[in-house]
Order: sequence, then structure tokens, then C-alpha cells
Amino acid sequence: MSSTWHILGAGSLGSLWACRLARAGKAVRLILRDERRLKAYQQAGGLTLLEQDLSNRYAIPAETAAAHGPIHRLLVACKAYDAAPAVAHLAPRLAEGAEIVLLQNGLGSQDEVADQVPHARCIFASSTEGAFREDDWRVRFAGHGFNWLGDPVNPSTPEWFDDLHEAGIPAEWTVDILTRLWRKLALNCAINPLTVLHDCHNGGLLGHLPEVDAVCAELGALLCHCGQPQAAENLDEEVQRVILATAANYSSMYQDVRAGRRTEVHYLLGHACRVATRHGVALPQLEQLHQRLVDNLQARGLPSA
Ligand code: NAD
Ligand code: KPL
Repeated sequence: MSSTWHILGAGSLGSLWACRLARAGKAVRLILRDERRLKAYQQAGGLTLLEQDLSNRYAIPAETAAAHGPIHRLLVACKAYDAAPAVAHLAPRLAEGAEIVLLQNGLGSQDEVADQVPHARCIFASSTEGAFREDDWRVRFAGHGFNWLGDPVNPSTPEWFDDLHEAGIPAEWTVDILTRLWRKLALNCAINPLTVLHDCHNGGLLGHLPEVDAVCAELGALLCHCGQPQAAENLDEEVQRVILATAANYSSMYQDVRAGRRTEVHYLLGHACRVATRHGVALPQLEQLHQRLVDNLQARGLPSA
């Protein structure tokens, strides 16, 4: 089985992973959106990773989905709403038993991908690392963090897992990946939409704590209903800790909205509301928050799903 890491999406996280793996001598190939992007990438001569005042360029080979050759290991590093269509496009190239690592935030996109490729193993990841694109093919490593990876239906650690340690990618294999993803989803639901609605940085929510607490209480109830009681433990306390620790920052959703970019709301608050409906749980605060956010996004001409 080939040990090449195919990386779909050379945006912020995809480039961060690609550069670190390439620097450690791992075989990496980027899969870019189309011939136009491939040509632009080739002209740039590679991906540049900026870390503090260091800048290094990595001439990682690239191709489009239309290239030939089987894919055995795929890192999907696009936004949640792009993941399933992007993987569907690659499905004919995925070898039997191929392993796909899904870096998407939130929940729902992982199952959409798995439905497209029943012959592959889908590994879910939850990342607290931070990166952003300064320019095309130039990515800044902005926040050290951690990556948890796991497969909800198969606890065995993939044979390539040590590649991550060798590449300096902080990571741990966990059998509780769904708990991790639910916990992060809950944090994002409690903070991000309210920063958009109140037009504030995270610390601005200290002036709206009763609203934050009401949302946390319903998120906790939802997590308990859908078999994730651990993800509900002391959620309100952690939300307040995160608000304080990141008080001067703008949430990722706030930044997306401000930049006129599509948000991942469908896989965050949208997912929480859909699961509540499926379980027959009434969560009026969460529903109202979702509706206010949808109205706000629509008023800005942004997709609300
Ligand atoms: P990004 O927008 O910077 O990068 C996504 C890339 O995927 C873009 O370059 C886009 O062109 C590419 N893409 C989309 N469809 C494609 C296709 N069909 N073929 C090839 N390329 C395609 O996004 P990001 O910030 O790296 O986020 C990726 C995921 O990781 C999101 O779910 C995000 O929430 C999550 N995440 C990001 C960070 C971060 O710091 N950036 C941290 C934690 C989690
Ligand atoms: O993860 C975050 C984000 O901005 O997306 C924070 C604000 C830390 C929690 O919601």
C-alpha cells in the first residue's frame, strides 16, 4: 500500500499539515481544485509556511482530482460544506481500504463523506491548531494546539500514525473522538453565533453572560440526550474560561462573516438543532439563536445553511 499523503485543499490547515509532513521527508501530493489553480501553484514554486519570523518554501508536488493513480491515504482539509462533493469527485481513485482523515470542524460532514465512499475508512480529527492564509500559497502557523484523531467504528490505530509525531504534528489517537468533536461543537455554538449577533470580540460576551449560560444549559441537555454526557460536563465553566482566555480575539465565525465568507453554521449550530429535532428534544433558546443567526447571515447575503 502506497504511503503517500494526498492532501485535498491547500488552504490554511491543509498547507500546515502538508509542509510539516514534507519537511519530515514524507511523500506528499497536493490535490488542487482545477487546472487554473494548479498552474498558479506551479508558478509560485511551492507552499510557504511562516512560523514566527521564519519562512520556508516547500516544493510539494501537486495535481488535480482528474489525475490518475490510486489514492491510499487522503487528508481532507477543505471546509465542511466542501468535503463531501470534493471526496465524491475523488471516489473513483480511492483504493479499497483507503484511509481518509477528515479535518473538518463541527459534525455532519464526516457522515456525508462516509456515505460517498463506503469502501474507505473515515478517520475523524479535531484540531485546536491555528493557521491562516496570508496570501495564495503562503500560510502562517498562528496558534499551537493539538490534534485528536479517531475512528468511531474501529478503535485500531492506523499504521501511519507515527508519521505525525515524526513530522512534529502534535496528535493523539482516541476512541472518544465523537466526544471531542461534540465538546468543540458545543463551545463553538455557545460563543461564535453570539459574537456575530452582538458584533463583538469573544470578551464582549462577558456583557451577555445570562444569554451564554442559557445556551450552555440547552447544549448540555442535548449532549446528554444524544449519548454524550461527558461532553456536557462543566460546559458553562469551560465556555467562560475560553471567553476569558480569548477575550481579545474574534471568533472564527465572526471573522468569516466580516470577510464575507460562507460560514460552517450548517455543521455547528445547524447540526445541533437537527439532532435535537431528531431526538424530539425541545431547545427553544438554541432554536431561537439559530434563527437569529440565519436571519443575520441572509441579511448580509451569505449562505445560511
Ligand atoms: P481554508 O478555506 O483555508 O482552506 C480550504 C481549502 O480547500 C481552500 O484552499 C479551498 O480552495 C480548498 N478546496 C475546497 N474544495 C476543494 C476541492 N474540491 N478540491 C481541492 N481543494 C478544495 O480552510 P481551513 O481554515 O484550512 O479550514 C479547513 C477545516 O479545518 C474547516 O472545517 C475548519 O473549520 C477547520 N479548522 C481550521 C482551523 C484553522 O486554524 N484554519 C483550525 C481548526 C479547524
Ligand atoms: O474555536 C473558536 C472559534 O473561534 O472558532 C473559539 C472562539 C475558541 C471557541 O468557539
